[in-house]
This record gives sequence, C-alpha cells and structure tokens, in this order.
Amino acid sequence: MSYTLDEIIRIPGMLENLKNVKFNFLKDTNYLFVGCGSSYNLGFITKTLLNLNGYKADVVTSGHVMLFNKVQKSDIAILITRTGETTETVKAAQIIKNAGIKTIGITCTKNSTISKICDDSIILDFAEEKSVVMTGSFVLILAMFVNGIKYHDFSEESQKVLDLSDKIINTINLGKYEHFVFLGYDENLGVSKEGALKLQEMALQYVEYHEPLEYRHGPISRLTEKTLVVINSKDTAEEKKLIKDIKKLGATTLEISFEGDISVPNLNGFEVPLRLIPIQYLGYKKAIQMGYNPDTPKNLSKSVKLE
Ligand code: F1P
Repeated sequence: MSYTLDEIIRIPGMLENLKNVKFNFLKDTNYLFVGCGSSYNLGFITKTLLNLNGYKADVVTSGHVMLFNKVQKSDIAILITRTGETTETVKAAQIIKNAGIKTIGITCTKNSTISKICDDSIILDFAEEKSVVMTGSFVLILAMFVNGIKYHDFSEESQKVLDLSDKIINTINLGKYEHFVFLGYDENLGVSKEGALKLQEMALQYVEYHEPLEYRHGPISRLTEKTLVVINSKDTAEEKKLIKDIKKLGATTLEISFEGDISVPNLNGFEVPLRLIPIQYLGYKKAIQMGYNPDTPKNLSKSVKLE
C-alpha cells in the first residue's frame, strides 16, 4: 500500500485524537494566516470561514512576506507548515516576529525550525506524513481550526465520507479524463483550489478552479468530454442548473454536497474538512491510473528549501 493511501485512510482515527488538542479563535483578535502551497490553502479556507462567522482574519503567502519584507497589521500570525522547514515560511516567521506580532506555528514535525522561531507552537506529530503531498494532515489541521470556531467531532462522519468516496470514485472510468475542474463558493473555493493542487501534484493533470457561476464566463470554453468537473456545491438551484449545462456539453460532473453524488452533512460550512476527503482520494486514484507513484510526485520535495 502507498503511504498516501495510508495517510488518507487513517483520517478518521486521527480526527479522534483531535479531542485532546485545545485551540480557540477569539472574536476581538485579528489573525493572519501564513503558508505555502497546501499550507497556504489551509489558511485561505480558514480565513474565509472565520470572516463568514464574524471573526477578523486574513491570509498571505509566506513567499510574499519574505520577498517584500513587510506584513499587514495583525495581533496573531499563524504560520502553517507541515514539515516546519519550508524556507519562505521560516523566513516569514522571523520577519513577522521582528514586526512585534505574536507568532503561532502549526506543524506536524517535532523539533522543527518553525517551532524554534515562533512564540508558541502546536505540534500535531501524530499527523506527520511520509509522502510528499499533504492529505490527512491537511484534513486534521483544518478540523482543528474549525473546532477553534465551533467544536464538532468529525471522526465518524469522516469514515462514512471515506467509504462513500471509495464506492463512488471507483465507479468512474478515470482513464477517460485528462482535465479536472474544481468549483465552489466561499470556503469551497479554497477546497477547489486545494483539489486542483492535489490532481496537479499527484496525477500531473491539467487543472482549474473557479467559483461555480464564473465558470460560464470564459473557462467553460475548454470543456470537452474528457473533462471531469468536481463541484463542491451548497445545493443551490443555480449550481444544479450549471451541473445540467455542463452535462449537456458532454463533460462529467461529480457533486460533493448535502444531496450530491458524495454527500456530506450540512454544518453551515463547518463540514469543510469532510469535503477534502473525496478530492484527495480522487487525486490518489488518478495517479495510480496514470501509473505514477503518488508518494513521490515529479519535481516536488516534501518541503521547498531555497538556497
Ligand atoms: C508546503 C508545500 C506542500 C506541497 C509541496 C511543497 O509544505 O508547498 O504543500 O505539497 O510538497 O511544500 P509545508 O510548508 O507545509 O511543509
């Protein structure tokens, strides 16, 4: 079995462990999320959910902070890095600290550079991963952030979503598709961004992500019968209409929603960690179908280290 598959399958068990991790967001605090790649996407999704629920939060790439040596005003910066060693994030942490902003590092690696620099750290070492691409660790960190707004035990539901993803995705003839489009609003736009990254990293596919109704405004011109459109919808009538239109044009859709092909519970956006499971599994399955090793994707390393 590949490490990636193992790291996806162990998600329900890891979520069970999250009960022992204490983390809370405060309404009067201004948060800034900082990260690269999937870790940036974690910040992007969480910032959106926080804003929708009346909290103050923003997100920036570590590379931007490092390159321009400046950072927007905030009370607490949350630096996310699974490995704790990504150059841009480590350098951004130091710049932010020097600007007098409190820093919290979120990592899955013990004794890493990020925890040495940050004022505080949360080390989720039980979610440390062997494979290059973030899967289970992403769901775990996201669930921790969601629980920081409103507590929810995702362990049982995640097993159901995992089983359903396995059942549904195994019925799709993945060899037919060479173009993957991910659609979603608000926090689901972040899910879509991460979905696109998974299919790109693991399976080297041509990918896109958009807000659903934006798809008709240009990107739809590239749609063919070899396109699989994954829509993380909120079951709105307009999203349903779009699905019909996409099908009429000959492409295939996979809807992840409360009543979709793969169903997730409606928790007013807080179900977002569950929405990641099908897309990670899809990335893994497409990589296998292409004959690639999902654990060690082309040109990538577990953490990017700049000279
Ligand atoms: C960030 C990251 C990964 C990506 C790739 C390169 O790593 O961008 O998200 O999959 O392998 O590194 P980290 O800072 O979270 O360790």
